[in-house]
Amino acid sequence: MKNAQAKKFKRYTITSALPYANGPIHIGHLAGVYVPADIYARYLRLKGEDVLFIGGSDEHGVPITIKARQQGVSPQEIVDKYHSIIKNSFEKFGISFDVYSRTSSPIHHQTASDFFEKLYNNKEFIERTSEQYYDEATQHFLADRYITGTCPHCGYEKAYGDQCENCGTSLSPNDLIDPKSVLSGNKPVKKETKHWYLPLDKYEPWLKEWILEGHKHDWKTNVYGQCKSWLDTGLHPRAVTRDLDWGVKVPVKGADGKVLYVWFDAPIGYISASREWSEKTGKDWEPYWKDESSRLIHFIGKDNIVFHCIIFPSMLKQEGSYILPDNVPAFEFMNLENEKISTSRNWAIWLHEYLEEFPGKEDVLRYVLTANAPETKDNDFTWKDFQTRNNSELLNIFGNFVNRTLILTQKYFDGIVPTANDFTKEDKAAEIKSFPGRIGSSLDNFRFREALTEMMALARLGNKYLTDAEPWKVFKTDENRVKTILNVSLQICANLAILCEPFLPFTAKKLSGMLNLSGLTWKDGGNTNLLEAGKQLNKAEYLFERIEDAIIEAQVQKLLDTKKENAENEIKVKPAKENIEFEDFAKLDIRIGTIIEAEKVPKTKKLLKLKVDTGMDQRTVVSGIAEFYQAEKIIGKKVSILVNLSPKKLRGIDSNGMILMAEDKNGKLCFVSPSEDFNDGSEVR
Ligand code: B3M
Ligand code: ZN
Repeated sequence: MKNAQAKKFKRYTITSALPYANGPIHIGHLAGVYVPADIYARYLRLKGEDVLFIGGSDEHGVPITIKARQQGVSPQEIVDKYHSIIKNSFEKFGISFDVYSRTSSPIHHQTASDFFEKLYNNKEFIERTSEQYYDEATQHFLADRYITGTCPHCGYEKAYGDQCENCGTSLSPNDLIDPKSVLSGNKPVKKETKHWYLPLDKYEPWLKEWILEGHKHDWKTNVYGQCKSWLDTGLHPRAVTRDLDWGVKVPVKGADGKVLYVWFDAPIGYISASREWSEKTGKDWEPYWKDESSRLIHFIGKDNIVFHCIIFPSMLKQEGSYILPDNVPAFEFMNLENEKISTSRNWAIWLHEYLEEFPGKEDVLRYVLTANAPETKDNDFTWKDFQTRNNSELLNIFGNFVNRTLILTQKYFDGIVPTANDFTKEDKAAEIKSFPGRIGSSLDNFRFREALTEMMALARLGNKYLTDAEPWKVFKTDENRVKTILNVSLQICANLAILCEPFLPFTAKKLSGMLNLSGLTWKDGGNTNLLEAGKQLNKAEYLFERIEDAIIEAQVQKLLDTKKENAENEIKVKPAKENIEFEDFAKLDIRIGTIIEAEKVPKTKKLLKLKVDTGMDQRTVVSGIAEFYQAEKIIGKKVSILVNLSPKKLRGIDSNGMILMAEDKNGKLCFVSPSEDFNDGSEVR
């Protein structure tokens, strides 16, 4: 990538993908989007740049309505719940959004609706009637995730109508082999419906020029590569409306029961959020979106590349009054203990849980996620690595250096910054000066891991300097030399307080407090006289704590429990047997009956001998239910009984018929009883 600082921008508009409000935030989201976006925003603010950092919840789309259906509540209840969990946990974690909005807000509905209307009035859309999958039982068109089937590319059986989560290919419902409705499980039929399409094919020449020529050298290779492959394959018109009732209503005549496709409205959410920010602060939002001297950057995960690099820019371009993204630093995925993070399988570390279980350790997670950021390839989070990075890096290097410096200053000089005397070549001034430039240049080019390594190199340098200089030995013979050593060490601490802020904001604040410093900016970085001699420092506190094995073992155990639970849940429900004719079924004579006597069959584990009143007679039935029911507790119980099964001798007892039982996947049995008190002898058909 060429150096991004070649062009000077007046302000920065930084967006981070809007998380679906159908679940909480996990470490995958953090590592791939929010932590890097926050580091970048904090860095620019420290440099004194004008920054608008935007976040918000994506509250439309099928993921939300499906979740609501599963839980038997309204979509609004779902998004209210998760929006507040997400917003809260971001705040506690120090993600420094200037605004965190939501797409169910009136201002967003207005903004998205106006946007669509403008393109509609400009005759930008193609109107097209086509046959789409429809679930006759529930009377729903089956868009996106309402339909599943086999992926034509990799054969995965649970691919969605919009994407195969196994191979990542983006799909349309017609691509699926053997499609099924998520709503009823039925095979869908085709039905005609009208929709509006964005003619992406028409924009292809422009997109090719803008991306393939314009951004060949500054976009990350993974991003550029995905765009190139889309463009090389050829683009097609893409529907931007859906037959759903949850979302932004399509604002044109003849569009009843239709809403904007979630991927049409969600990125407009960045603009709506900016307008909300503007209303709250009284500042003008428009320059951030319309002035060519503003730099628009989208932080996203790799599965969102096509939407942010091809579709949304096409929408912005056609609308006409907006700037385009200058860069889209998409990250790859973070795995957890060598497995793909999965919300549905609860294979994740949830941010709100981490914050409760590790209070005061926000920066540790920020550090580990940055050190292992999936910048150019998928990466792995392990609890062991989390512990090692905390204990051997943050604590042993950064924390240890700062703590020793402050404690020694307290001990020898009552916590007052000593005067530096004659510097020697060991005293590092020149080296310290180079850090802000190096860290900054990595950040300017979205190389967050490298930037963090550089920042830690300064802590390492300080730690080694102090260890080598051995002020605790020198003090007896040369107090003046110790003054210089501690002065230099303190200046390094002050530099760390500035330079670690984008990565470790809580630590930076604590450290600045201890050093009695405030208001420093990135420009002060590299200065070796940030703390003047004679300045009184505050009390030293620990910046980091050792994380013991027991803590890590408990977390690993939690994951093992999840694994066990998943394995149990994954035992499949048996598939249906072959079809039969009604005549076959009609041969069964099933009645409602009442158990009037029950006793254990001696010397057996499973058998009960029952007397059942069938309305026609009272008969003996031997039933294998003793593991689940105690004889005395089932007297009086209404059951279903197959009365025309040929009699059979069991353990010497004549059994006349069979009690019907339901059996779950673990082999547990329960009676199939009428849902209300019903006469014995009633037929079950
Ligand atoms: N909610 C998808 C996702 O979370 C989507 C991002 C929207 S960004 C405008 O992956
Ligand atoms: Zn696939």
